[in-house]
Amino acid sequence: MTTLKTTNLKITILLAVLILAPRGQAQERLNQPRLATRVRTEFLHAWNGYKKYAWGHDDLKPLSKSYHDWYAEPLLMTPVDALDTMILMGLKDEAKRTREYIVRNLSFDKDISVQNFEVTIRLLGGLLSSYQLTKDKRLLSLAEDLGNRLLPVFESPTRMPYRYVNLKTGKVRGNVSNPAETGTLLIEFGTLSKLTHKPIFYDKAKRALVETYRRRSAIGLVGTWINVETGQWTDTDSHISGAIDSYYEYLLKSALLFDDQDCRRMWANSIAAINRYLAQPVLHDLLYAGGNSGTQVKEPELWYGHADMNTGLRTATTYGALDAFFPAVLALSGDLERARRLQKSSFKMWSLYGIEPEELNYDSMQVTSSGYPLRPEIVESAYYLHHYSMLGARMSGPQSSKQLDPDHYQQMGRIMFEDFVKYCRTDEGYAALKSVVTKEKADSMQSFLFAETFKYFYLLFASPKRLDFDKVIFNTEAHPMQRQWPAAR
Ligand code: DMJ
Repeated sequence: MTTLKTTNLKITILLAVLILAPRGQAQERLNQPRLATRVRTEFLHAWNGYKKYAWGHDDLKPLSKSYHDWYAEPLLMTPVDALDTMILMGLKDEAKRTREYIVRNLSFDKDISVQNFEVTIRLLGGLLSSYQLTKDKRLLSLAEDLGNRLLPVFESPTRMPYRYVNLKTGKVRGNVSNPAETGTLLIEFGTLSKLTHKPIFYDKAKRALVETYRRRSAIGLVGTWINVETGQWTDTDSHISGAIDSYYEYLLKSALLFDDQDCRRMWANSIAAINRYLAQPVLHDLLYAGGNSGTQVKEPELWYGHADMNTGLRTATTYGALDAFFPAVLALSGDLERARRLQKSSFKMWSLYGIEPEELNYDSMQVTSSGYPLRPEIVESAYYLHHYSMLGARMSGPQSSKQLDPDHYQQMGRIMFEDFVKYCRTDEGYAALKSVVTKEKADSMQSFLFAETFKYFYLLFASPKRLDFDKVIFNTEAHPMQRQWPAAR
């Protein structure tokens, strides 16, 4: 009887180890240069599909082999988002051709009403990072023209930006916004200021960030929707997911990129509230290890859920593909312990169906939103954690098991890349999934596939010489901004 019990226990532990360790870790040795080359080949596969069926437009529709434009006229979302990835991958000729196409064909003198946030992170960010990488002044001119056309968004009574602006007339609309859209602007507008020596861009974007922060609750949290004319919250749900996510990211990254002490303080206060009210340790697989004499309870999983911004009371136990950016931010802030634990949870979410769902209830482990639009966040976090593991950073805890293993995140990345190719590749591109459960594809290939997903996979496997992590800050669309400004004239 006792022997049977012991055997069952051993099997349970073994199964648990197999489930929780990156799949195939023991079997396959990593060949990083080969993996980096494979990522580059797949990038080109998707890029060639875009060129063949959607050239000159915003995005490829990979199933119907046609194109999608966000507005009545295209803004070259895919080429601008893809350019710095090509440069980093060493695709010199392709990058040169793409850059020439952009500078000859991209114009912002269009009578269209665009979403300030999306255009800022993809186009302004993409133009600025490619300018820093190439020194092609035409890219900076385009960025400055775009920045000027976006400025009217900040003319609200609270100075938090409206959501939309007409690029030709400056007419604004969309008075109910969210922290991600009001607070994810300073990296791009601030960099534009530093490169053009025009403080207006920095000042407007920083004011918008500060005004958002000022409206946090007494316990230090922000909600999901806010009226930029009245400053009143219209939805008090608080979380790190879409509509809030990159607001927190920019508090930390702006502090680091610009050495901005206000941002540093705002980040410090915010992360304390996030960790107090949104973080949730969860004991799922109560596993027992250890000898005959005692039992040892496994480390609880770490998740971040939803809570009301005023009371701090839990409103939902959901976490998703967008939330998976947070281990990267935690790692960048120096909190490697939480970063490691949260990445483990994200990978558990990925492993449920071999690719991550948009949203999951981490309490029941049921999928609550099943799509996968080719998101990068979990790969981004693997890249950051790999970087810090290579630096030999140690977790804060005393146990050696808590140290970051240099191979671990590349192994995780290899598995995710194989799953990604297996389920999302089409004959002439990559397709989003309608459902990670059925693996049915959707006719969409957003530009962040090129800006972020392929870039982070590539950087995870490529030689660190490709990009000096410590000299850049990535904007939320993975466009690296170099911490290097020309002296004022
Ligand atoms: C990107 O446009 C950005 O990373 C943004 O912050 C969130 N959504 C997508 C990628 O998932």
